[in-house]
Amino acid sequence: MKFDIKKVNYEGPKSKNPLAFKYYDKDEVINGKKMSEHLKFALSYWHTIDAENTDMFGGPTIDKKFGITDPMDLYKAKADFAFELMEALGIEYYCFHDADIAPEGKTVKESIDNFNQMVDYLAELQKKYGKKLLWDTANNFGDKRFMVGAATSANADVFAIAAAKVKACIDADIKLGGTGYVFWGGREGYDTLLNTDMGLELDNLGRFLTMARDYARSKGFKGDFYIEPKPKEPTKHQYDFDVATCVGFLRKYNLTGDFKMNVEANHATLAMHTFQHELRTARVNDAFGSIDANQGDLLLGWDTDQFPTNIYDTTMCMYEVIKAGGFTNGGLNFDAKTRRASNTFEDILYAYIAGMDSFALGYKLADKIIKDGRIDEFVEGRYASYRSGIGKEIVEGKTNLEKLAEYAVNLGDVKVESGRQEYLESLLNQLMFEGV
Ligand code: XUL
Ligand code: CO
Repeated sequence: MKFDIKKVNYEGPKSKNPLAFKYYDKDEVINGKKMSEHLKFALSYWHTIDAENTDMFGGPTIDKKFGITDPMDLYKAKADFAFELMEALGIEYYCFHDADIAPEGKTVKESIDNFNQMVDYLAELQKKYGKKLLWDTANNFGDKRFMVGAATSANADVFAIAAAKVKACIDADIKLGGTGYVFWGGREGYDTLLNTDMGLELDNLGRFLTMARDYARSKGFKGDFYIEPKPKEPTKHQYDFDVATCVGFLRKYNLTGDFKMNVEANHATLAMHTFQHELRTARVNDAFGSIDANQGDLLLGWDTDQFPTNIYDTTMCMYEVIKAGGFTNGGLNFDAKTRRASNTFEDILYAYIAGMDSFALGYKLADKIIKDGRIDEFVEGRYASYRSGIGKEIVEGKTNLEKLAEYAVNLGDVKVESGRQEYLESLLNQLMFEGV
């Protein structure tokens, strides 16, 4: 099916054309790389191609069925729409769940057959448009079979069905040349401990991820596996609570290295962390991988999946990405949807333009902050006492508690330097808004 979506071009910050990029010029080269390579934007299939703006209180406000009733034809048209949209927006990557790209069958086998047919169709479109798969994942949470989890279900048959779906997605990932595979917890968690064997559920999750990793590696998959932390929703407690919890889990089950983090901004805020905190925690634990780019609404406190427009957040996010050495297999997937009242196809374009421009600004501002150097220098200077004398001995493991005690009792008055938070915050503003 043809949609004839008009190309969205870069026109610069002075443009009054609402359907143009103001800050994102994909071919602009900074630090030896194009902006499109620094940012590696991806379209999320579930929100953009499937979701019809429903919420807990109401049905669709937009129709994405294009008047087609045959299920396979519908999903082919959806795929055509996805690739035309990526082309119009200049987005190179996409991400999907198995259930996003193909109609559900009556049996597990029928669903996987439909899925495989659509994977072949996506392979054709990837070739035609020159697009790539960032990651895929199994929807092991929507169907009623998964009502108490998948890998952490109390029912072993459900564990097996979840495994079959993950296997099909890994096969598809390899076929489509994807560079990542995501495990978002879905319903891997609990609503009450009264009915839950937490120890067994966590061990089973460890077993499940190990089997998936071993299978994918045996088939030659070279990409990264990602855990996508989220503290709650749909369950009251998700096992993949936040990055720190996931890192501990990966260490316990010997999965570090193969598994990294897919950090989602709104999941960070649900965990009462900042987006930057989650990215920093991933980075300092060598687990930075990919990003689900969106933002929440702190007054609502649930997973609103809004397109990201907060420039402080995109800036500090890109600061962490640059410090982590940039994306390798990962990228910026817009796990975001238009608001319920933004109910036209044009709104989808505005939403992506808003998100992509916000990250282009974020990259440029983060690059400026790093090149200016004053913030990094301040932090370095703050820890100078660890680079000589007793501090150096602590860092190099050349002292012990007794020696430190001896040293401490002979100290006079100790002056701790100011943390200069307000100075740094105003410096950040100056760097961000200089020239206004
Ligand atoms: C749910 C969520 C998922 C994952 C993929 O909150 O973020 O869409 O990104 O399963
Ligand atoms: Co997500």
